[in-house]
Amino acid sequence: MRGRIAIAGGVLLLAARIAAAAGLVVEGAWIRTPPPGATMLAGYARLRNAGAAPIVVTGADGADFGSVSLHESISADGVERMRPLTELTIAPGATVLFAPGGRHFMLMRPTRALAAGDRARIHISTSSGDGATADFVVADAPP
Ligand SMILES: [Cu+2]
Repeated sequence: MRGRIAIAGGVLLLAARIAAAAGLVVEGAWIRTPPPGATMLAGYARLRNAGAAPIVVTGADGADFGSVSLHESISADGVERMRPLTELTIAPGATVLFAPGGRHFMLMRPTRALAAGDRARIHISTSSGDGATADFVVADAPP
């Protein structure tokens, strides 16, 4: 009997390790409510590495947009600029924040009108090929 319990415990532990191997967890995903006719939207989220190995985010895409890219806003000499984030590495256990004024998902050419309360599904790609998919809710402020 004792042996059987030990085996069951081992299987549970293995299952937990497999779940953690998926790694990338997307939390609090939202898109700022755009003005009517906007062709450029911004999305935000927290990207958490729940796995044991570093995660390299390589890009993103979604059917609701002509293109999705990762950007970073920088302020230089009082001028706001943004530049592409080509590769983003998230250490095990770390969370990377995408928030107004900093990193953001640049959502170009929406294929449908998006209003407050709508959701847009975005897939985030990683070098391991697993990636993560999240529904970004359209809102005036973070959820
Ligand atoms: Cu941008």
